[in-house]
Amino acid sequence: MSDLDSIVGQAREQFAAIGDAAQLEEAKARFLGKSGQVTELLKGLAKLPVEERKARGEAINRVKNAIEAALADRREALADARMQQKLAAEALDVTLPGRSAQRGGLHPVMRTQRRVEQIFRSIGFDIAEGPEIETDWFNFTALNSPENHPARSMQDTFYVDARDSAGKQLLLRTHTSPMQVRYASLHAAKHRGHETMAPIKVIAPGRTYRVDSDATHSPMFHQVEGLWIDEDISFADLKGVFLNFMRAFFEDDNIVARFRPSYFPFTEPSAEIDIAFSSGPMKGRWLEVSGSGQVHPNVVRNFGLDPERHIGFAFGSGLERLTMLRYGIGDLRLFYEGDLRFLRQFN
Ligand code: 2NL
Repeated sequence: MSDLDSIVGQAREQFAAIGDAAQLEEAKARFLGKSGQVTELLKGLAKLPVEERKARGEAINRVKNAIEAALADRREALADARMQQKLAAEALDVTLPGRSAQRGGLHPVMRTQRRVEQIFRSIGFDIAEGPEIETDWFNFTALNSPENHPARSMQDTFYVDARDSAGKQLLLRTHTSPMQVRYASLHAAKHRGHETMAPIKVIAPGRTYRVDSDATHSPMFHQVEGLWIDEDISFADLKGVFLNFMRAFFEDDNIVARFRPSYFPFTEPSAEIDIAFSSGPMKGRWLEVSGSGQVHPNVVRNFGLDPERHIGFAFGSGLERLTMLRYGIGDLRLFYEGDLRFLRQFN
C-alpha cells in the first residue's frame, strides 16, 4: 500500500506549493485527470486477479477521496488568502481623524464688487447684471461711439464669430455701459405714455474685455458703472454721490476728490475723478479712480428719453484698481494667477 500512500503525500506536497487557482487545477489533472496517476491505477485494476480487485479498488478510491479532500482544502485556503489580501488592500482606518471640506472664499475683486453694491444699494441704487457677449448697438452705437472710432477695431475689441439680427458681429463688452443702456431703455419703455417717470438709479458691475495685456492691463477686467437720470440731476449730485462712495468704500471720511476735464463719447461734459487720502501712506497723492460726466444728449435719446427733459450723470471705475488701493496691492497680475498664498489673505 505504500505506493498509494506516497501518491497522497505527493499530491498534498504539490498542492501546498501552489499559490494560484489556475496552477492548482493543472496539478489536479496530474492526479485525477484522464491520464492522471490515480486514473492510471484504476485502469490497472482490470489486469488484477478477481480476488484482489475489491480490496485494491477500495484502497485506490480512498486515495482518490484523500486527494480530492486535499484539493478542496487547498482551494479554500487560496480563496481565503485572496480575500484577506483584498481586505487588507481596501482597508479603511475608521479611527483616523476626518478630513474636513476646504472652505472656499471670495476673490478680492469680488469682495470689492459686493462692497460697492452694498454702498450703492444703501442710497437707493438698483444693481443690473447682464450679458458679456454684446451687440454693436448696446456696446458702441447707443453710447454715441462714432462708426470709425479706434475702440471698435479688432485691435481693441474681441469679436465673436456670430452676428446679431442687424447683421453686425457680436463682441465681448468693453465696458459695463451696455447693461446700463439695456436697463435705462427698459425703464423708459415701462414708463412710456405716463406723465412722469421714476428716476433711473442703477449700477452695473461685472466682467469686461479689451485686447490689452501687460503688467498693468488684463484682457479681462472688472468695472462698475453708475447711472442716475431724472429731471434735475446735476454735476453737484455726481460730486456728492461719488465722494460718499469713496469715503464709504475706503472707510475714510477725510478723502477729497477733484474733477479734471476729460473726454468720452458718451458724456458731455466729461471729467476724470481723482481722490486723495488725508492720512496713511498714500496721504496727499492724487489718484485717478474713475471717469465720469453728464450723459450725452444722444445717449439719453438712445435710452428712448427726451434729453430736453431727462438729464443725469454716469461714471465708470475699475474694480481691480479700487481693490489694489484698498488693500495696497502693487501688481495687477496677482489677481489672475490663482496663487492661494495671495488669495487666502483676503478670507
Ligand atoms: C472710464 C470711463 C466712464 C461712463 C463711463 C456711461 C454709461 C452710460 C452713459 C454714459 Cl449708460 N456714460 N459711463 C461715463 C463716463 C466715463 O468710464 O475710463 N472708466 C474706467
